[in-house]
Amino acid sequence: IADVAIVSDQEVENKVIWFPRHISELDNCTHLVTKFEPELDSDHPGYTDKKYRERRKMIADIAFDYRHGQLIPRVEYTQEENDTWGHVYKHLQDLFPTHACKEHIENFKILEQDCGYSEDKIPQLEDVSNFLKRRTGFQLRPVSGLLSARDFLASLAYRVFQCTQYVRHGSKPDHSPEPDCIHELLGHVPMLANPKFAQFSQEIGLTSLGASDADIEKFATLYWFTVEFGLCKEQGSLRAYGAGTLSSYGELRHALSDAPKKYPFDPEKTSVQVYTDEDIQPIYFVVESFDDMMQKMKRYAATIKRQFEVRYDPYTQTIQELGNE
Ligand code: HBI
Ligand code: FE
Repeated sequence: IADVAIVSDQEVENKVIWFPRHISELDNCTHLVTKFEPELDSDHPGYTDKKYRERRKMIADIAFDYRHGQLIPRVEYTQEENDTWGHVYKHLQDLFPTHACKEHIENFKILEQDCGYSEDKIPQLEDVSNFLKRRTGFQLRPVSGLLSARDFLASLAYRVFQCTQYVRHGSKPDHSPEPDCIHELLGHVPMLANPKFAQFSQEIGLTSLGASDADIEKFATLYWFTVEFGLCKEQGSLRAYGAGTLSSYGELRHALSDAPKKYPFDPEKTSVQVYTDEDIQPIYFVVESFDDMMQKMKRYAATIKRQFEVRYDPYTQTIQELGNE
């Protein structure tokens, strides 16, 4: 009670919220949200599995020690971890031709040809990061778990994708309440290899820089219903482009079935839609195309008040702030 500070509305209004100005400052964007950690969440399938929790700790330390510019240390995955990966990989592969969007299918093929993707073993983040750098300039950096939305979105502004390196618990291969490397590698990476999608991801990141907490929540919700669980139209029928959907064979079938509700993507409405991160989604939003999604997002972003504009300079990997006239 002793340390309560009284802050006037005016001060709140003018508060400048810190954000990274150079890609190396992403070393400071590491605030974790602990809600799904196996140590703390009694519903986590690894909660009572001591060996699993130790493994998670070991892999988490790689992320804690990581600094911008370093190589991502390789993890020697166990047979059990590779089996979990292989199980999900095989099931998803049966569904991709009829359920995934064409951009995902196309890049998945390239990942198999050029980046060592196969059902036998989990690819290494360093190799995948190098692959992405060549395709779209995106790169991976290891993260130990769920990050704050602000930090996660800020990294996208630099075309950096914060990527988990551990594997979900083997007892529940189809569903993981938290991100794991199966979700990142099978869901996100093929989409980040697409130039339009990469640009869309960076745009959300750029608009999030220095935004108010309330606006961050809206951007996080938009991210959720597009990058994580978005559906798109392809010649009149629905396909999945969201990574949450594309990395879970249960959810992928559910998403394109008649069971969930589907609404047209409309940032004004989508940004305030309540969602669940514990279970399969009851609601999805559908975009006409990536161009359409981008246009709507830009129009929406222009309505969000901020005291300044930002521009990314890819030569210096810095964000420049431009005053608002
Ligand atoms: N952190 N590691 C990680 N991976 C995500 O996909 C992720 C995150 N933090 C927040 C988040 N996603 C989304 O819920 C949005 O809030 C950005
Ligand atoms: Fe994700």
